[in-house]
Amino acid sequence: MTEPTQDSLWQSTKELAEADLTAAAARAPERNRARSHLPDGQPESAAFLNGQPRPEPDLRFRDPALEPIWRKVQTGERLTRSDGLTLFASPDLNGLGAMADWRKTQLHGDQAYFVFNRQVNPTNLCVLDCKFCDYAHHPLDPKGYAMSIDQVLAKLSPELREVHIVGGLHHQWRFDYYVDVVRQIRRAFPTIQIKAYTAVEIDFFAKIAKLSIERVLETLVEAGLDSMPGGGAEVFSERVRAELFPKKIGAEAWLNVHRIAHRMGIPTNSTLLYGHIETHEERVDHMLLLRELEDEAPGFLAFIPLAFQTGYSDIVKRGPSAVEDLKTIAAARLLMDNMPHIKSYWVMLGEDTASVGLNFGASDIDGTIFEEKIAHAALAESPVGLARERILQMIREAGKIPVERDALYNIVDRYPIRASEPGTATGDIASTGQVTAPGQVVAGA
Ligand code: V47
Ligand code: SF4
Repeated sequence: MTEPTQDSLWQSTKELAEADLTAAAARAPERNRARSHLPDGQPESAAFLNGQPRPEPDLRFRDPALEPIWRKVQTGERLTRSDGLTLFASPDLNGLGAMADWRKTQLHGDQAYFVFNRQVNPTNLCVLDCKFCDYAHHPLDPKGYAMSIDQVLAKLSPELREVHIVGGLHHQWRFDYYVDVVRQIRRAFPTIQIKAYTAVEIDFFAKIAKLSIERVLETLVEAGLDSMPGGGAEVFSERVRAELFPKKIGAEAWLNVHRIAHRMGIPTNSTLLYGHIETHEERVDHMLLLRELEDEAPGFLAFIPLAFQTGYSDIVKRGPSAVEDLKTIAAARLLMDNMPHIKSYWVMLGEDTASVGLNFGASDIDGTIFEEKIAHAALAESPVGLARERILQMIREAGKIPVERDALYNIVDRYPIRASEPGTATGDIASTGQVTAPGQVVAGA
């Protein structure tokens, strides 16, 4: 008998994985196949402004290098890598923002989305030690915690539209436990959509359970998973990976998990951790790889640029400036023409920059991000009401129309552009719960 070679082993694993994927796809209902989540047509507010036809944009650029890019943006011609570098190099922040806002308005009109959601981080114990992460702890560290399923459930309430689960890679938990977290949430809260586990966690589950990625995802979907968050991508650069997160999966494996998820009809998000040692070239290349994957296997809902928080790490003295934040949002909107939404993530940008980001190409501000304690409607002065109001205020200050969505971007409520005007929103959804202190960084795999 001949010994199997490395190549033949890889081939048979690949064949097994492909067989799993075909079987999983066959079992998935028709609506759950890879598809683009870009809006079908233009929303009304893309064509009209204050009831009048929206005037043709007449942009004047301080930086002439942006003019050929603007012509491409207007005609729908795809931007190149070199265009991406021009965007980052340009000192014309207003010109960049105006182009990105125009493109965003074409896609989503004046609407800016948010979700009534809650993040849950079941454990901060992690077998990896990414240099930029202050969240994770080693098993013997007294600051480490691991939640029981009851503790997870106690953080949720039926009014939530989305629970976002992300945590460390626990040294002892079995895959079944992670599945049970999802299953028990689905049982206890059938209406909350579950956005759980990054590609890094999925890859880890496949390794500890000795299952294919397809089987891991299929098991989680059977348990109640609705979509996947975009964390763990960091920067798709081997140079940065070797320096900051050498033990974590790289670009190929991250993209492969999302490729498989999309083919199975599971919508996912994507991220970029920026503002540390990466270059503009690396940011552009990262975005182009996401664009390529979306072309090949559509299924992304959103891209979330994650502004690096320096914390206790000694990587750089300060995180990205507001100018870098806004350039990254705008470049993302312009380069990734097939990405449905760009998020202006207030937790990491701060509320003010996040609000400005809604005029730089972002169409989403993420959500309320609750604490575990549930406030009662009787507590009218509670942080919950304030948080909901604050999100609406941030969107309104940006001159956009607040639209409440669920995890899959189905519209839940529309709010008037001015607080004093009547709208369709009942406001009852957001009247319970408490909000995480602004600026708190919730991280994970
Ligand atoms: O994967 C870790 C990052 C991510 C730091 O999909 C840090 O809707 C900045 O991915 N500074 C978790 N970032 C958060 C995340 C996310 C957040 C909001 C929405 C969605 C979504 C996803 O946070 C981790 C890692 O990439 N991270 N440490 C830090 N010091
Ligand atoms: Fe672990 Fe994620 Fe932190 Fe890396 S970023 S150490 S994988 S929790």
